[in-house]
Amino acid sequence: MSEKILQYDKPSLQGTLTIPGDKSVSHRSVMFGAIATGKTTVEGFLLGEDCLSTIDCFRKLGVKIDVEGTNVSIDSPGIEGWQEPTEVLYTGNSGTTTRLMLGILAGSNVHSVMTGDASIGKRPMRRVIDPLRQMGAHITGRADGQYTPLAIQGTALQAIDYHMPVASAQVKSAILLAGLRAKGTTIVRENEVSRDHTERMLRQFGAQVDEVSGVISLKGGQTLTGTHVSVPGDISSAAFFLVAGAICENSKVTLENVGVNPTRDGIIEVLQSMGAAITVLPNEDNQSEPTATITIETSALKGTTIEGDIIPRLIDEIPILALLATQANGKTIIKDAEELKVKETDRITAVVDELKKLGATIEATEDGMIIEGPTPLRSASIKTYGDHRIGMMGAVAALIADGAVTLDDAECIAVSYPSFFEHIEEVK
Ligand code: SPQ
Repeated sequence: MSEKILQYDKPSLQGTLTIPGDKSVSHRSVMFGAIATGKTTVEGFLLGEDCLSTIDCFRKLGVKIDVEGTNVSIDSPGIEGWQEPTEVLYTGNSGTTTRLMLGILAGSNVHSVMTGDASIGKRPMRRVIDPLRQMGAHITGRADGQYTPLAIQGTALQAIDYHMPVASAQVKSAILLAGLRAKGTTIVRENEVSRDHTERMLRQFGAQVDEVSGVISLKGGQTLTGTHVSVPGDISSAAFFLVAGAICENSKVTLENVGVNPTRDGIIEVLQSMGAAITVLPNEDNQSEPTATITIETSALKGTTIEGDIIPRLIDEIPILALLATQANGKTIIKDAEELKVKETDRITAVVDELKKLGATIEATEDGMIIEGPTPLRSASIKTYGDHRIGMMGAVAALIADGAVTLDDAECIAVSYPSFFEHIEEVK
């Protein structure tokens, strides 16, 4: 844990940044490459700690993975050829690694034990393990499988028809990945659409996945074949500079290579509805994940309400949107976001407590928060709770605060955005 004192003296931000690879897509590129037979090549991979944890887990399963800069190559015998790991699979701080690996390992031929860091040890796993057990999975763990460490004995699985109780791409993906190895057709029903990177990438690797009005179906027994994956920039990382560009004085920032998958782009709609000066120029690529160049300028902002089915499309951006709302005129209400309580930390409590220290007028509610703006921000010591997104929220606050902002742990930011502070230096 390393403390970092940030004193920026209210810079105006100018320049262009290329946003690093999407964390969700990077994880999946390695997972799918490891399940597939043959060679997979990945460009634009995110070298964040979470994605490196995913690579480490698959190396322990005997999959050959080479990393050269942001290019990754995966040479796999396919899921049938994996070795039983002699070591514990360590998933670090990554919920995506832990939950998706559960779905993958449940139908494999190996026994494995998985654990993560202190934050992972508090995050609920039964949301994934319950449907996997319905499919016949053999998974045991602390509190009957609610918490890591978890032991997974790979076995034959049966397809299920599952109605999702919460909007969660991790739960959906774990079931679909288990469904690949199950007998019969697995069906997942979503009330609210969660990010669809798994469905898109399964198709890229040669599987057939159908989706009609929130009902996703996948026939078991399909195999994947190695392919090339081009990872778009992470809109959840771009979000910090979208907000910084809007709230720092006399600023204009252009962000290149931003993934604009429609299941992830809720922040663009919110910025527009708050009156931000934002332009989105779609790239003419024919990748499975669309990208755009986004420019944002200092903006006069008004409060808004963020609720309902847009929430899963911007769930990871809520900490930085809350900071944005402290600079908008009037009230911003964020609701239907209880899921924030089970992220790397309880992000409702963390955001409200830390923004209050900075001088914001903000109150927690059962399922979100209410912010009254605009308020000037002052010098404060921010606790990150080891959560990368709280850390980056604090750092963006430092750009507009009167005086220094101290982060108790800046290292956690490397989980998703290792070049974050270099990018601040580039545009400030
Ligand atoms: O991987 P992890 O730790 O769960 O990361 C987070 C994040 O802020 O980066 C959540 F804490 O992103 C999740 C996201 O919230 C990544 C993800 C995915 O890749 O499938 C899906 C979302 O979680 P969920 O619970 O809605 O499925």
